Amino acid sequence: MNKERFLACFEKIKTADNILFATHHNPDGDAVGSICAMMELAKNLGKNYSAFCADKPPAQFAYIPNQENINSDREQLNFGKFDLIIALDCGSLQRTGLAMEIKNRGKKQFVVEIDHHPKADDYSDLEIRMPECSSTCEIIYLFIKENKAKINKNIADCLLTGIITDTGNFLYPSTSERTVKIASEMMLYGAQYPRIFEMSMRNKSLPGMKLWGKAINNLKINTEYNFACTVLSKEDLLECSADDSELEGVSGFLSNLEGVNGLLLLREMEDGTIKGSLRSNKEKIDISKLAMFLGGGGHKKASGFKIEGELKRTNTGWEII
Ligand SMILES: [Mn+2]
Repeated sequence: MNKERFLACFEKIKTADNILFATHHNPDGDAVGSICAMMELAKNLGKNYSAFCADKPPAQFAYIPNQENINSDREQLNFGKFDLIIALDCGSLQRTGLAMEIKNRGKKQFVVEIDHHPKADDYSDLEIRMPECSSTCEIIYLFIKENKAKINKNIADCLLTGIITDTGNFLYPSTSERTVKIASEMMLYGAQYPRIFEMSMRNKSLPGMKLWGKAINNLKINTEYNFACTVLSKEDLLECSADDSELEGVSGFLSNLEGVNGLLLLREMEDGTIKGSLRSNKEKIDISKLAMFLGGGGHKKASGFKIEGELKRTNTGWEII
């Protein structure tokens, strides 16, 4: 089934006059890696294309080829001129940053979705969704191979970035034998693993590390469910003078705690909400069910939710009020 979709998507790219690639706001390594890999592919095929992300890629991804050509200004985009729109790693229509444009698209505007998040909504004309893949970059690799398109060093750097960052350097349960094989193949194409690791993962600042320390310090285990919980309050963020982006990867790291069934990290946000991240490394546990129960969603081993409220310390732990 995916084979047909891979072929259909490639055909669309080959016959399109003007392609728009889009990825989610606050782009992570997989978002930047996947959009830049597709830009490189379109460039090599001699296509007209643009790329859109509501936020500029963080400085740590400055080494990724083509990222300097990602447009983050919706006004400048002129959405009407594109006949093919490919959304990458977005998870939902909202996260494309182009929800209105895509919803109200013209008859001749075709939308493809390439994503490894579980389905949230139905907005594309062609959906390539593979939640079993570690990253959208892994799907793009399969897509390129199926269509016998050329992989060059630039594409290899992009795809390896997405794989390393979305698997926490091959630590998360989403890492499969295939993920590792693809990564090593990318090195054969010239991707520089140590450099990519250095730039994309080894980038914690001192305030960031202190904030991770707070998350470790607040860790408690609920013995009834053998479940680890921790919290980060607004004060914690303020005290460390760290910004939110420093927390990338913290729940994955905390889920390394030995023996527990899973982990919950609660973070108090500026807008009066609490963001929950859930992780599990246990084969039999589908943590996304808990996330869905709480109004969120995600992968079986990594999911999240958002609720209104504030955190209050009690004698036994924390309460959401
Ligand atoms: Mn991803």
